Amino acid sequence: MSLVSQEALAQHANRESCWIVVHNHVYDMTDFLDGKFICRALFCPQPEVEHPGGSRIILRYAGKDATAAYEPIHPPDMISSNLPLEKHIGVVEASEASSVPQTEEQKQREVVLASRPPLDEILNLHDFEAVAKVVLPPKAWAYYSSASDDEIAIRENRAAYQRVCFLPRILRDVTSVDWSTTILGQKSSLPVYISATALGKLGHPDGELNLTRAAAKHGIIQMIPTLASCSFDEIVDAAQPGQPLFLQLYVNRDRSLTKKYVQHAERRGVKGLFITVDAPQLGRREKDMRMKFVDESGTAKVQEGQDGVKKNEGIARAISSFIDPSLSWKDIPWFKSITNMPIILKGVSTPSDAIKAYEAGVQGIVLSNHGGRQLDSSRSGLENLVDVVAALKTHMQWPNPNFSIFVDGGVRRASDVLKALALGASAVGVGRGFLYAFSAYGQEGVERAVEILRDEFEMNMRLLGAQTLSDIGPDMVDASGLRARAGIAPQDNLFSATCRFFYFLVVI
Ligand code: 173
Repeated sequence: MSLVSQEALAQHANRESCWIVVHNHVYDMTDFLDGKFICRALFCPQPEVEHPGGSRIILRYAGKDATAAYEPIHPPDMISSNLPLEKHIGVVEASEASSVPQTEEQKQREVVLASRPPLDEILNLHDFEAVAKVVLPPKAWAYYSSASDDEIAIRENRAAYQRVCFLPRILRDVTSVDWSTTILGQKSSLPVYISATALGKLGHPDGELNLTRAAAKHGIIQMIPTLASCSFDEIVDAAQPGQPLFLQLYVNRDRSLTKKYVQHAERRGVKGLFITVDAPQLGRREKDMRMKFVDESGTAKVQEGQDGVKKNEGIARAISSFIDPSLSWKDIPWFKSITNMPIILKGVSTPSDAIKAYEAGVQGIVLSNHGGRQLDSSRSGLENLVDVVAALKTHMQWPNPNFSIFVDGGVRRASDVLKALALGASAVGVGRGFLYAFSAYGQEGVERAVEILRDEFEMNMRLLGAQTLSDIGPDMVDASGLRARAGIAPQDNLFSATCRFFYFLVVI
């Protein structure tokens, strides 16, 4: 393979000849600037695409290292296995590899990462969010933190937990307390699973593997996202033998791709299929959408129509066109026919849909508004839980070992989890909490997050008077205030009030 010098790279930094560097390999992207690209990467959800980000984003990296921008949002082998071989120009000379110019964003990130608070000063999951907000590249923060429209649903997710109070019991000998459980028959050290969040490499170079490794060490279950930055097989390969994993599924318009993906997952030992049912179209996350128009200096705006960029798309929308909006209840028997994994519908809100799911023969539901990222003003999973449990009780034997209710959205504390369990949930999903933990501190951050939750469980179980999770029931909470939404939206970013980080937040 031929060596490419900096001088050669510099001569191919324009529309007429556009070379880019990814992982030290040099590729000629000139022909792709305006054409279609057929991706043959294994399980690429979107095999035939024009470049969703338009040609300008590729041109921005002409003659430069595009690895950091490319990696989080493309299947790992997309360029290498699809670009015709004659377009593989060579590798950057080793002595020169380190001198491929860093972008301003990369330089700034290094400075900011060096000034993070030490991990042992992180006391709760909100703290990870505070650090992530500062260390994440602006586009990554915008994508991860954004929610739809006026961000009412995301605020509600936190606020709902704050409206439920505990009714603790006393004198129950809580010398030893145990909060371990099983989720869909799989052991878990906490009644919490890692919920799917897309594009992990926007936050950290190891992406979702941070979660896989930490989950192995601490005995919790990770749900692999369809739109992970790491490939499905990379994640499963990083798991320990026997480590339980779930899979979140976006259903492709081409069902044969979905079938292949699901059956591959089952063969590789995945223990539960969580089909996302609340995203026939992606919500408008305006923080994410705005980022599309901000160039790397963080200021200059791209003029409408000059760049081939679709104006109304953020990262997520740009890569989600493969999702099938025609998905319906009629498809459930087909899913049951292609897999023996337990099927869970993720993104249910109402009692009638919960009952329908049970009657359709799936093994559970996740009461979720997709972290406030889909239909804005949809109620929180926690609030819906109360109505759904009441309805299921009239409809079937409840609790029911063959049908589980999970809840996600806004969970940051063990006390939140215990409130959901008291109201009838089997376990609770945490998405952003872990995402921010690894964005800020990598695998160690996720491990610290689990340790923090573990400490919180220990204390809360003792103070509630519960020796095991089976002692947690509706008599331990007062949810009568759950409906009492304040007229004025609460200012909910608890992390911004964390004094320890004040200096960090202001100075950086
Ligand atoms: O919430 C999301 O951002 C999400 O689920 C998604 C969907 C499609 C592409 C990327 C992310």
